Amino acid sequence: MRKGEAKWAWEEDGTKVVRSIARTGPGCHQGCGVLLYVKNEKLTKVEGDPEFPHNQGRLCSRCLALTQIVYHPDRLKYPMKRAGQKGEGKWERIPWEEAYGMIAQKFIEIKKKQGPESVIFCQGTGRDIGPYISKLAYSFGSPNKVTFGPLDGHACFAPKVTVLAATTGAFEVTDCAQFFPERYENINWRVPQCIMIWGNNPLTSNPDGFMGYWITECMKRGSEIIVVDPRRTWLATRAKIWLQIRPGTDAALALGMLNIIINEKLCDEEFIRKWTYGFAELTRRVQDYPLEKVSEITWIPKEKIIEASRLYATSKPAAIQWGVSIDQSKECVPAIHAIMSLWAITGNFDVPGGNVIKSQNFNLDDEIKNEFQAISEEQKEKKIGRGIYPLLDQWYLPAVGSVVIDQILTDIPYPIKAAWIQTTNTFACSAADAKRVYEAFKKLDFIVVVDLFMTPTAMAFADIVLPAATYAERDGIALTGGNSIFVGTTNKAIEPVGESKSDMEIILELGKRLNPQVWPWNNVQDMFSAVIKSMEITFEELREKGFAYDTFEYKKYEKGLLRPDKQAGFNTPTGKIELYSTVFEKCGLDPLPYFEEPPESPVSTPEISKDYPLVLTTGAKSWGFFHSEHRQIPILRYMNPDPITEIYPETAEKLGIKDGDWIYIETQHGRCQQRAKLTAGIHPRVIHSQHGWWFPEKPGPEPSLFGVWESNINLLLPSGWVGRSGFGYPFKSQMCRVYKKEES
Ligand SMILES: Nc1nc2c(c(=O)[nH]1)N[C@H]1C(S)=C(S)[C@@H](COP(=O)(O)OP(=O)(O)OC[C@H]3O[C@@H](n4cnc5c(=O)[nH]c(N)nc54)[C@H](O)[C@@H]3O)O[C@H]1N2
Ligand SMILES: Nc1nc2c(c(=O)[nH]1)N[C@H]1C(S)=C(S)[C@@H](COP(=O)(O)OP(=O)(O)OC[C@H]3O[C@@H](n4cnc5c(=O)[nH]c(N)nc54)[C@H](O)[C@@H]3O)O[C@H]1N2
Ligand SMILES: [Mo]
Repeated sequence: MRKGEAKWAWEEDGTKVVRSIARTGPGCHQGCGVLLYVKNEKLTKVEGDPEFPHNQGRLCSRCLALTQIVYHPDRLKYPMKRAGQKGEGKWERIPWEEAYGMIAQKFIEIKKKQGPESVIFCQGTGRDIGPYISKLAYSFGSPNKVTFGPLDGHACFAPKVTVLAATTGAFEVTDCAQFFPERYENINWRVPQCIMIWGNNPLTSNPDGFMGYWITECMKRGSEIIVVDPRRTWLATRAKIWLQIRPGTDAALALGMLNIIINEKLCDEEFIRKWTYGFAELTRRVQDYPLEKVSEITWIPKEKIIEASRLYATSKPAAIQWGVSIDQSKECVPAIHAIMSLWAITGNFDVPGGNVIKSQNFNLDDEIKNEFQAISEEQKEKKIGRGIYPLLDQWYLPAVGSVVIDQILTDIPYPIKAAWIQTTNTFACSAADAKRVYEAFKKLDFIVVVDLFMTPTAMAFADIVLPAATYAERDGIALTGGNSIFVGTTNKAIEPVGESKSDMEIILELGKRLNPQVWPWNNVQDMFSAVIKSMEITFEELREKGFAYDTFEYKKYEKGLLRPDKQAGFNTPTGKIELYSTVFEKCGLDPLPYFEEPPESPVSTPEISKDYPLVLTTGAKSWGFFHSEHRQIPILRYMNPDPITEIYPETAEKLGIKDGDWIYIETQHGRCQQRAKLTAGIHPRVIHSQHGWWFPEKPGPEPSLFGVWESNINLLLPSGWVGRSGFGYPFKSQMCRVYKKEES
């Protein structure tokens, strides 16, 4: 598939060049093609691979800074065990054998005494190690794999995946020609005439397999842009229409747009008749969301809502590219349902340049996924949070994150004793109510943390710390699971720093000690070959080949490609896209989309809003950092030296706050300090604060924990605001006040 004769490794003037596909660590979601330059066994430079279709030679700042990351003096280099009290920062270097031995002994002891479910296995955001962590958990017999940290309401990606699976039987993404190696030149692809960028900032975050440049490529080819964002992003300044929405009201906007499109008869009637279920019910429901009301709720002027609805509905094709902000509202399930309904009623479903169904032929994780099925029914029933949320029970494999914390603190229905933490910085980043999460994990008897650096999480909790390698130091399978669909290999360019090891190797070696039958491979390469065996290719062969693209067809519903019975239609109970969801109905949820005010807002809690008048949105991703990472990397920290809160200039002036002032941001639940950045690019009644801040340069031991309590915005967000489906948490909408630090 690779163009030209390019190999995966060659020499250039005494420099070795290794062609690879970037994954983690350091943190990132999906694979860009990279060229790694190695001189005298040292990584000297990283460049984007110009022959790789995904990123076409481009790279983001974090890969370009890879040499600073790999050779950072603070990298964890050896396995260590705690030598003093927890959090004291005293460590003793130990050999790998001893580390594995201690972990296996402790886990097996707990398994015998309390049961395997008393060990939880935590992963952060999506990374290629994810499926192996699942296998480690499930093959040990614990049903408790915890994703995203825990992250309250699984409020990243998982709500979308679940709602789309339940209502459309598949997973849909914006079509930016990512399914074709020839990209924009593919003859079947069409450039979207209009793209709505909704609660997403793809240029900085390029989430889920999207390298952000696709959006500018589409714009160069004529796509008109509508941006829905309380902040004036780069894209908002280039948009035909910018809808400066009140945070947390996206469902209302979507319902208002549905109202206009349906009432003005701008729908694709044939598509609706043939392929959707419940249009009449949806039509009745959207009458509850007339323009006037929606404008009042969302703070968006009426004319703009009309203009955007008409532009989206009359552009053919049109796509909606959405972001995590949609998942990060409490009632995100109906918001997702409403936005999906927009694609459906306009017929922009699985057509070139619309929202298309990702093909699923590359089922590489079988070897790993089946593991949950392998554990006994009795063990499955012990999954944390089982029985509380019917939708989650049926559609979502991992344990329920918010309930995990409750259960650790209460021991009900059974105690949690130990945690395996690999690729998450829990209370420094992912979880709301950071103090509570900290207290919960402090309660555990035994914690292992696998990371690249000493983090607040490792410092506070770990009994054993294991050093992970970066992607430059290891082999791997690079499967982009999110949006674009190809498989290739991550190729080791240099020897791991110190005694660090790849995450997969660590898991394989520990797995062998916990349950040798399910970890039969002698090395990770054999394990990778097993993982891709359905492709009838070995790891080494795939590495030679470069990469392979999955086949892709449009309008799969017409061709019987979506249902197990091979009939035309969608893989849902009704065989159609469910505008009225029979699955939600069965789970006791509203079968139609609706809007509910955030738990704290100027409307739902006017009394609170008197003292806390500003709407706080948090965690818009920044150019240099991946969540809580990279704060110790000089070039990346230089781009964003301090935690930033964006405030509208007049709002700040009234509060006596000047650009660069240290301020407190405070909600009813807690406060932290960040630096004010005055910008007209934010709504006067909204502020935005960065998330994931800690300071690697500050003292590590308790109580400082690298200054993690100073600027951590998740101290301000309470637990318990999970949506009624179990999905969703209002990370993007709370009520707050700000004041200058001196005045405190
Ligand atoms: N207030 C607020 N909070 C948020 C958000 C928000 O918008 N607002 N966003 C949320 C979202 S969307 C998410 S997904 C979560 C993310 O939450 P996390 O996934 O916990 O975030 P990270 O900071 O990426 O934590 C990753 C940790 O793993 C380490 N790491 C990175 N790569 C590797 C690797 O390959 N191997 C190993 N072993 N370790 C690695 C890093 O050094 C870091 O310490 O945060 C959430 N938190
Ligand atoms: N550089 C970098 N890239 C990343 C990450 C990272 O940490 N750094 N994290 C990765 C992860 S895990 C994720 S989930 C993705 C997320 O990436 P995105 O989906 O882009 O999410 P955010 O950057 O959190 O927010 C996107 C935009 O939503 C706006 N917004 C805030 N509140 C609201 C609201 O209530 N409604 C609407 N409509 N918009 C709102 C913000 O102002 C922001 O511009 O990025 C991934 N990529
Ligand atoms: Mo995320």
